[in-house]
Amino acid sequence: MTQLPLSQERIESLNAQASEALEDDYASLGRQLGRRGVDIDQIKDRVAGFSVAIPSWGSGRGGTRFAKFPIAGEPTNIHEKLEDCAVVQQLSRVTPRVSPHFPWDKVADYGGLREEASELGLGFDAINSNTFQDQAGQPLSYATGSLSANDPAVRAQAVEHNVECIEIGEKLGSDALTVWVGDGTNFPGQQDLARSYDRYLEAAAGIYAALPENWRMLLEHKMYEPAFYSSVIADWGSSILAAQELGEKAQCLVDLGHHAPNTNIEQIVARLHRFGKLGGFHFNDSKYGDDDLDSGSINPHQLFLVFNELVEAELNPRSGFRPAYMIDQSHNVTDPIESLLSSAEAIAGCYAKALLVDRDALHQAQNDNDTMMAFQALRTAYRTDVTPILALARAESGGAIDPIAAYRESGWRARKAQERNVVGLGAGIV
Ligand code: LRH
Ligand code: MN
Repeated sequence: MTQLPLSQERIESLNAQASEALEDDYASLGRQLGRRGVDIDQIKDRVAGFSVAIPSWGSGRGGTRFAKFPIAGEPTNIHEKLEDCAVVQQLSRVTPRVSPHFPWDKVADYGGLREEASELGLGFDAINSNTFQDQAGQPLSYATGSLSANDPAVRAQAVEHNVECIEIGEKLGSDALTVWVGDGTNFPGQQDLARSYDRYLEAAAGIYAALPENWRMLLEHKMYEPAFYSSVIADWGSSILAAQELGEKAQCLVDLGHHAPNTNIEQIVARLHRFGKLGGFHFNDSKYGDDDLDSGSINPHQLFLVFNELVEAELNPRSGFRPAYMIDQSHNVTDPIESLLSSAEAIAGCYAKALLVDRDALHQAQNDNDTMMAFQALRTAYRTDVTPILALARAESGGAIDPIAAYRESGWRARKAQERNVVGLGAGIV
């Protein structure tokens, strides 16, 4: 029996206070969209079917290499992280799955963890492996690489860890493994750029061979950090070639923060989709590097353009097109639950705006080389305030019309500050 963390009655009574204004806003937007030949209820139904997974590590405060500033009542283990993820799902109703990270979320009983999550109304999305840190008691270090390491024993250890993550994922009901490696160099000449890639391919094939029938392996590229001269899987090119080399179950995952500033990420999305290799996303935002800021907080237009490509992709599906949508952020200065609520809204909002694009007008203008009318087809959708659609879709599925207000009103964080251990000072992402 699902045991939701917050009082559903309290959420509904807060909604009751806001429903009249919402209905008025929804009706007014409905008339506006109706004049554009759009049925607002159809858009609401598509939005109600949309979901994005939240990262277990995003439910706690994140940090940088300089420092991490914990908050009282933040989760200290996977059980408390699931509770907070359930608060986000109960209020937003678009985040029903958690993407865990191992060994950060290691427990003794994964069947029990799956049950625990299900009782909170949650499931598990892609599993994230970790060969970018050394764990206490680990026989061999990843200091000189993991899947691309010179030492075959280190590569074997990294493959073994990923295979263990697949076994854990099967117990949790997941069907995908995300493989991001920090492998790379800080000095020209430090490693051979071709041979290190070949070692990565050989090792990744060992992971691929362990994938169950219906599973996928999502390769996550990243331009730099922790390596600052070369990264083995630095860009979408290195990633798609590896995915093609590995096989059908291997696809590419696009973390929005893993590109050089001003990279046209929406075009990368279109290219990966063209070759049936668009496996998933880690949504976040950034201004400079891999800042892992809240989705849509810096460049919401880019997020909209990414979803514009995804809606085009839905209209032109390729084999294996079922992208895994996940958030991957580091909440260094906000309450993580509020950032996840705000980010889920921004992501679902960009999907809703992309659904509002008049595709016939866009395609006609493109065929006619009518640049301005093609741009205006996107801009008209982008400047539409879809808040009433998101709020009504949320309220109709039991969520809050104003999730952050309902969260603050719940007193959840203060209550957890009484119950939970204090997280120590430190640095780094978790
Ligand atoms: C690497 C990354 C990867 C995760 C880590 C937490 O920057 O985006 O997806 O494993 O962050
Ligand atoms: Mn990521």
